[in-house]
Amino acid sequence: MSVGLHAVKLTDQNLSQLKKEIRVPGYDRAALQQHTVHIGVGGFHRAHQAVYLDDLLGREDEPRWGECGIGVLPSDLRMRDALLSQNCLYALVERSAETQAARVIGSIADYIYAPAERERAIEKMASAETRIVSLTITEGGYFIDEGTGEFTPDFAELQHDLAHADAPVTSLGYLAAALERRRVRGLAPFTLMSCDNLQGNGGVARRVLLAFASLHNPALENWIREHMTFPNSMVDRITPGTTDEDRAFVAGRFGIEDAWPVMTEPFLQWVIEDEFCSGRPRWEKAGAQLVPDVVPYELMKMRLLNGSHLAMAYLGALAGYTYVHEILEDSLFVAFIKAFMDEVTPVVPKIPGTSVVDYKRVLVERFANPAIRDQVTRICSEGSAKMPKWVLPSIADLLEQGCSVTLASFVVAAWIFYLKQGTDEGGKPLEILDARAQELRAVASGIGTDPMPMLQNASIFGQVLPASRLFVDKVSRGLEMLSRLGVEASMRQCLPGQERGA
Ligand code: CS2
Repeated sequence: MSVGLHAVKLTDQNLSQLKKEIRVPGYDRAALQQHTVHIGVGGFHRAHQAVYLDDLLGREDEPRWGECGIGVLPSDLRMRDALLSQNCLYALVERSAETQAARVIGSIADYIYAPAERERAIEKMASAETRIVSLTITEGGYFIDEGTGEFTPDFAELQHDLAHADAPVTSLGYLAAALERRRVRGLAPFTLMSCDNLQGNGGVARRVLLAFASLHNPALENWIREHMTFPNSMVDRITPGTTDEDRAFVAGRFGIEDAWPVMTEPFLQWVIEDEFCSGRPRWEKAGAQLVPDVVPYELMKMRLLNGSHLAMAYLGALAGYTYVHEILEDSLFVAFIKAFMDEVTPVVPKIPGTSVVDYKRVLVERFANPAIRDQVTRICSEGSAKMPKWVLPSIADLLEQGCSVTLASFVVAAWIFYLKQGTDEGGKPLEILDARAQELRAVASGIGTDPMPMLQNASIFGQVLPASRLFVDKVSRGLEMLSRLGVEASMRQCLPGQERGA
């Protein structure tokens, strides 16, 4: 793209050369204290938590609370290279149909790629400067069984970390090594704040860290139990993966040469439980909500937003759609998504001061945002981890209350059908990204209309749902319709008022 030729490489020194319309850090980055260490710096973290901090740092009366990123996975090497080549600055582009605004975020002061600098990573978290360690390590980073919610220490990486406490490879191993040093040195612990999309993320982080520590060193386990806090939080901002097209856009439109910019929507929300044992930034000044109980917010978000994403993703992929906003241009899908949200609403908690009707309306608008170009493959990815978090619990609760589960069960059928088919309705191969893809596709390929071989996978479906005759019948009927009628006609059959013989 020729316009990009004049783009300015993003560095501290070059900030003054950027176009005036681009907001840049107005604070002294050299004075930042790295009080937060964040494990798992990806697009989402850089569109969310790091932005709240950047907003706060922009206020003159705030202390200099900055952060250091840490990557523990081999795939994080790319992030290190990108960030360190540009003083950890990056461009954030907020996109909607009406506006495209770029700003430069400066709250990340440093980045450590742990596999190459293990000792430095552990010492960073063990240092007195670190007050909070936050996480976006995805569900896989917690080593929990999706069906039972229990910690599963038998993974080879965890066994490695138990045997080599000072040369860990997992986030849990790094956390335990750093906390043990703090304990021995007589330092206070840090707060561990999970920002992953897991229900009760703080509680999950606490459970797995305690379980891991108990295998490691009971004295550490007791110390953690007594002194550490694990706030729950609800995080929300739709952040697609960055593409080469996006890099070219940032260079062409904004004149910024950025190895890894972040493209996101204007909306953002963060609800946090105020449980911090070693202090925290005053995020509320940047718009975060600090509340005593996050659970209702989490349930509302996961069941409506993330659940709807799954409701549209597998059907949308089968129908041949590439981007989420394209799905939202299809009125049948819009009707389906709205009906899905209405179906799960009985198991969405009521939050004083929040209208669920407005929340659902805004969600449809957010999904329809044509500028963010959110990828259907991104939403479809890791279904085996997402389904048990965002759709199956709604079905279980709806069944318990004697409510309809027609659409949600059909979504499960669509996921199985997607795994079975491996191609869209036009015959184009689907890119199925799931840590368990091979195993699940092998099971799905043998499925006709009886879903039991799939549903009896307790690590995904647990015990309750496969025992529900109603649920199993609905999934079976969904599979039968999808293979006989195709996506569109099956969706029509599921819409309220259309159901026959179910
Ligand atoms: C998405 C989420 O991964 C997914 O399937 O539903 O990443 C979603 O975009 C975020 O949770 C929005 O906050």
